[in-house]
Amino acid sequence: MESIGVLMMCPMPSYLENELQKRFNLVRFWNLPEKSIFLKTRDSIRAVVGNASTGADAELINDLPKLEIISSFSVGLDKIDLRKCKEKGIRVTNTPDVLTEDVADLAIGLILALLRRLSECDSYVRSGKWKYGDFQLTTKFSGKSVGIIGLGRIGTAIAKRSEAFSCPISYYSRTEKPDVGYKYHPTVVELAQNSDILVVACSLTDETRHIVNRQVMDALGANGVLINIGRGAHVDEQALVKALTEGRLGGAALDVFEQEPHVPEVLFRLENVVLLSHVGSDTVETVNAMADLVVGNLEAHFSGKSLLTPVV
Ligand code: 8YV
Repeated sequence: MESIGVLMMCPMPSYLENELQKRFNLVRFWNLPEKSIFLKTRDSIRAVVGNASTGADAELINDLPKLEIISSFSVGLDKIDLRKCKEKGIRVTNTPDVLTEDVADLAIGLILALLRRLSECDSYVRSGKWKYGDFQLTTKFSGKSVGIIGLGRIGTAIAKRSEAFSCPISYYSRTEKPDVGYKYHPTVVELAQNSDILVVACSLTDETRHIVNRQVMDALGANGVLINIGRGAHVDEQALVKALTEGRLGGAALDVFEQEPHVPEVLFRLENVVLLSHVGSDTVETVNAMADLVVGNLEAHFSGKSLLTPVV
């Protein structure tokens, strides 16, 4: 398979890069000095490896006449033009399941960090302030109502974890799920009205862009908090900044942002937010399992076997 050109779109963990390098003719897109060089290599490219930040848009797909497969180092596929792939018969794979636990764990971590003010308390101890008085009181998590937008693999894993904290759980999804013991709300506003903690766990599509808008934030209210481990574009970020600064929303813990890696600076000055750098699945164990899936899908495709995790 050494002669098969695989275009890697941006830097990714070295384990993945090395495993691809061992098997294929790896072309690093971000290292190509200019478009003319890219155009010279394009006839050799039969596969693209993208991730949650850099995928494959229609222009790139059209630029690669020999493209057969896009193997994404992510479960989310919002950066890939799936319609174009279907149209051109290009296969697409992602990395589901292996990252579910880590992302769900992080959602719980974000809830605890926000409500129990973990980072601030840590800074309080490090700065030596404890000697002069106790840290402020915080907010209890156990027993709070948790509303989940999107009850797929990750949403369900968050629900299971929240059950262990004795939280009543409800959810919104396009349709009610049969055989699920959680309360269904047919609109996100209704879900927010009935939740102390609203968690975004759906995939990003045209339908779910800005699914958390001003109306939803107002329904969640000054005592409610928003947790986002989905995509930045699920939340109207400008409306979020306004709701937080005007005290209409109780707080937010965010792993994702609309213009990553740019985060609205006004958020840096707020105490009722927790900000992470899109690290939902970033553990050594999970990143390696995701990488193995990316490579496994490419190997399966180029040896004529069934794809491990096909999407298109
Ligand atoms: C990853 C993600 O961190 O899988 C996704 O869709 O957003 C994250 O789990 C990301 O893929 C790494 O690029």
